[in-house]
Amino acid sequence: MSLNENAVRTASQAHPRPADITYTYGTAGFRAESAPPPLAQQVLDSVMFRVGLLAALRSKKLGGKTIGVMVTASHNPEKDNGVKLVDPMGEMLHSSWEAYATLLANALSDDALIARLKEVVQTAEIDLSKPAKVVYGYDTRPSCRTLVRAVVDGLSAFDVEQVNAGLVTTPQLHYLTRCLNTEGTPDAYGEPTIEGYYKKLANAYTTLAKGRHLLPALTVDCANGVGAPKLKEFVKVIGQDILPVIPVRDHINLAGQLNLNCGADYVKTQQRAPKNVDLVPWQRYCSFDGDADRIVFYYADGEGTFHLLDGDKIAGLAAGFIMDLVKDAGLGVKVGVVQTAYANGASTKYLTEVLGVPVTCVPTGVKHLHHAAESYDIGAYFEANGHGTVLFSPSTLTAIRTHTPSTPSQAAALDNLRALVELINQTVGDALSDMLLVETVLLHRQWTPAQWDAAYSDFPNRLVKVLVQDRHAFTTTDAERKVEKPEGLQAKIDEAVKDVVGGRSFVRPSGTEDCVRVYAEAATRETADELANKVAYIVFDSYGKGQRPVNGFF
Ligand code: 16G
Ligand code: MG
Repeated sequence: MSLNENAVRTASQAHPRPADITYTYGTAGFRAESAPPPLAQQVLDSVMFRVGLLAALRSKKLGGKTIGVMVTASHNPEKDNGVKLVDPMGEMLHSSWEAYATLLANALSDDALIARLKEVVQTAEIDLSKPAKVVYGYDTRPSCRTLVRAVVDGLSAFDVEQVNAGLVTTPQLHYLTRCLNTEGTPDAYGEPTIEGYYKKLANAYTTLAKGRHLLPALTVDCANGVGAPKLKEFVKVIGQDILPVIPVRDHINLAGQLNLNCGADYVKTQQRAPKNVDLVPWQRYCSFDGDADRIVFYYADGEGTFHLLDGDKIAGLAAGFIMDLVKDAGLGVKVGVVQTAYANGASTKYLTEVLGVPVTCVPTGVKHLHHAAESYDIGAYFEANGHGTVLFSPSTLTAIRTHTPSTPSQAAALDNLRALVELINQTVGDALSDMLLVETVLLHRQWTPAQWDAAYSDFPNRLVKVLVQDRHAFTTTDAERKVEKPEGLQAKIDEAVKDVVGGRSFVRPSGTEDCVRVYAEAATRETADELANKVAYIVFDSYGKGQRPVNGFF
């Protein structure tokens, strides 16, 4: 069967591509800064249409398996938008297809698009006679409605069976994708509906919470995003008596509010509470990001000082709890943790020296972490920014399902482990599921946030951005901990770090913004700031663009 050129050409004419933009399918799919709608359409409309085409091809390539499409720009401002594809088991699009996405998005004319489609069909050996099925969803951004229509036009050009998931969190879309592909098989992941998702999580959490003393209510900053209605829907299913939460920053209909001075990214990067959320000392708070795939916790102490419990702290909490459960259940499976170079050095030290778990360090980006976590029996992966989950290997799942406990306490631990497998989203980091994981551990330990925090103290650190002429001139090695190119830069960083007590610093090009990021860590706040500045100037003075920041600007 050959490509229906007419159908594609006609559909494509309705989604012209702006000539002056180059698109890249990066770590988080296509992301574009744009002016508010209707201008957002001009920037992303053709990309969305072509993503629809690509999703159809990907599905055909995989013999009709369902592919997911999520329209969101996560923690970025409301006026931005983006899109990413989800592979059948709910994982990120296979990296070998990212180049196809970029190729299609950058075809300058309808004819060029047809030519490139043919190229992809040929290179990837796609049988066009196969069926195709795609599930798509979107977040609360005002530009989503029209952009989703463009995706649908792309799908329709290929006669794809379509499932409209509607307004969903990113992890819900990943969940649905996996459920649709496993329904009726021994690996069935769950009911392929949002109600099914809520029921799965609610049943698991109810089991885990049984017989435990309720903790004070958790305040949840929903970033004024899709997490707000979804959290409320979930609480209706599970009941406030089991999960007492107070949603704040839940205004999805107020223009311009998404991620504005709130949400996980704001809290993590600013190291402060969302604006206008006054922290009651010692109470628990958490923040979702705009598409609810990231979460961080925090609290204020008696002096009102802010304390962040980020992805590293969640990894430590989760790993310790799961290790205890595995041991109590009498199972011989091993837990491991995956981090990136951004993980605070104190967390890595805690994991390896106190918990005694193996830790792998990989480059930034969910796909790297997810992949590395798959090599452990139970692999917990978290980025410091709050994205992460815990994966159970197939053999571990079998062991958990079939193990016969020899004591009542082993049986109890095993029940909890079984519920935990259901509670934790196996497809991708999920703010709602991670929130329940943290709540489970705190409930079982009867810990306040301060008790959780006491595991270790973060080394002071600073993350800064440097604008450079060409970020693609920067390459890294050793899981981004060392710069390979430009040549000679690493030696200068080493020199800057050499005499700083507890000093660590690295430089990497951003995958989502046009800049280079500098991270520094040291024994004191002052020396960490100094080191970050010093390295930032080293980068700027040789490769920077624009005005040289005055001291203290970085
Ligand atoms: C993307 C990644 C996230 C990473 C971030 C780093 C996915 C789905 N998301 O948002 O994991 O932390 O990029 O951004 O992979 P940066 O490259 O701009 O520092
Ligand atoms: Mg996100």
